[in-house]
Amino acid sequence: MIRMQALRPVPHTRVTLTDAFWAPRIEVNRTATLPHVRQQLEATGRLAALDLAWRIGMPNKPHHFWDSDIAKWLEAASLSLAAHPDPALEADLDMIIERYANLQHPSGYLNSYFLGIDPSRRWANLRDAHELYCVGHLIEAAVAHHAATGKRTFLEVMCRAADHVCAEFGWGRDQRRGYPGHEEIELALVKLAAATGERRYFEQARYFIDARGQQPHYYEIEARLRGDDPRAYWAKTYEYVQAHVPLREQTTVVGHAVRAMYLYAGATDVAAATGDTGLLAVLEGLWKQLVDTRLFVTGGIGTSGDNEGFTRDYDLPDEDAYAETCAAIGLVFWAQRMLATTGQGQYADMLERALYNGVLSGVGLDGTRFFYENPLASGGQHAREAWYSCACCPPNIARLLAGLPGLFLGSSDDSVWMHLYAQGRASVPVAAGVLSLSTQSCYPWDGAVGVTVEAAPGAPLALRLRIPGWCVRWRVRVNGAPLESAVLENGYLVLRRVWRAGDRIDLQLGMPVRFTYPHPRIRALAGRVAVERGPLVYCLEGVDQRERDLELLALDTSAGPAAFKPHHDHHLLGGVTLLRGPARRLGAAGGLYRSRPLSGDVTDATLIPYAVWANRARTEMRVWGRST
Ligand code: FUB
Ligand code: ZN
Repeated sequence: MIRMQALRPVPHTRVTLTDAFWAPRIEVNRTATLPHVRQQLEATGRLAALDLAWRIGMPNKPHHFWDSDIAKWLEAASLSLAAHPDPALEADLDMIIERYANLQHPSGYLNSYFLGIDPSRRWANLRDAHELYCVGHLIEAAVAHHAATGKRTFLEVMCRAADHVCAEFGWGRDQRRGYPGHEEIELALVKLAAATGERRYFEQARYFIDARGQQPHYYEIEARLRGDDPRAYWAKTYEYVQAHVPLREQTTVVGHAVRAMYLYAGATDVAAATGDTGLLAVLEGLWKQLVDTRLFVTGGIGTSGDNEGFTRDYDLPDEDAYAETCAAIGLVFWAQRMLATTGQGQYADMLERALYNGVLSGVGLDGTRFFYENPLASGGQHAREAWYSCACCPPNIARLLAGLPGLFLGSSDDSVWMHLYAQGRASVPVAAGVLSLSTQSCYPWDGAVGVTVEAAPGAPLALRLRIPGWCVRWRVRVNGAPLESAVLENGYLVLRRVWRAGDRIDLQLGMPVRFTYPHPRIRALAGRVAVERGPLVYCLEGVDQRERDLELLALDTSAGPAAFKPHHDHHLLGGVTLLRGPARRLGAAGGLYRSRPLSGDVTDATLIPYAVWANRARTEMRVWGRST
């Protein structure tokens, strides 16, 4: 049964994290990642491309989706600016925005590659050319810039670009039935509609969702217009771009994983805003199929590098996993919207899993080294890099971290929702006024969360505290008194009363170590076990083990997960809780095939959170350990 529930995210400017886990990451993002990405945009010629100065023979030939890299940085910088004023950064943004304003064609068309390098092929290949994707990212950046500064410069540029898109593509007689090969603009147009109050942008998002995959197939029409044979499509199938059939007929998550996530996120926005329960049911079905058969335990998605995406059910290897950082970020965006639409904790559970594991692994602790692929095992061949020629991931994680506090809370008319936990403060607008809270917690290292009401509106209000799906035992006290009969609704503990300043809630989320076993159909993981605690997936890294060959290390699971003891090390990897437990060192001597099962000498193993692997020496890594 579907229930459309309008749950508004609380903006990141209303939430301040002061914890030891996220606050340092956000600060590193601001002080190291933002300047680093900015410098790469300059050094690689991306910013110079805005001035249309590239000529044959020069280095750094522009690329058709370079604007998206700049846009994600502009969005990240704007989100950061909103929380942390910085006049030099603001002036830098103004300068780049002015270059975009100068670049824009009088028609509103905006793409630095096609304006500078290939003007005759504008809008000629929506399937591959990413123009709508780039406009989408620039729209998101403009909305964030407007919210941060109140300036309309960028917003007006992007309204002109969006108006041009609205005029070109649609159901009208004079319009083309096109839609993006790389989805993104759908969710961006929904944001633009909210920022400007202009319904037509929302209708355009709805058009893009509905037109996708319809017959006659637009990508065949445009291929013929280009003089190409539509059957010669390099990706071979429109599943790659989720355009094999209309979205409402899709039941399986297919193709390029980032594109899929952005499409589903935009479609969720459209379904929620229109009360379209049919579309939401399709999205719920896709969600279920994803989490039941195509999700890595880290919240990463997309098995293969060939299509940067999905392959078959249960095809979830460890070392060969592609799991692009952007895909896990896309899952966070989709989960955020499914959560806001349905109010169901399962979506927050997945958001948390992706965020603390498959997303966060994408950036090193220093904020300047990144992973594009996030495998779940490595023989030591994987290392973080400062940049990529296809550089989608670094600025994407920068914008996610810059706006991260905006994922923590939600509000509906009579409720404040706590989705994620961290020490900090928030002021949450509700119908009756504003609820101000402070939170005391060492999450994710410890499951104790204290919430103090700093100011309350004086009307009855429900505080909804998420009980994570991984948490089996929990306790809650309100003003010191245990609550015996608390209501648990869709994964949220509902505490309803007239709150007063000084009220205190103590939530204790049991956070024991747990073993996780793979589905028997995941062939690559037969006989393996993963170790988790709270929201964190742990891994073995060679550098921490007495003997470093992880092939020969088996976790001894016979005494249960409680034998793996947490130990907080303040000095290691920025301060992490390690797990130490029993293991066996398997004998390598002997023949290739043996008459007795493997056995080994007693040893121990140390596990670190997966998110912080590859921050020391290049070394082996395993999420899925052998088990005895
Ligand atoms: O195609 C644009 C971006 O580059 C995608 O989102 C990533 O997967 C990478 O292909
Ligand atoms: Zn990426």
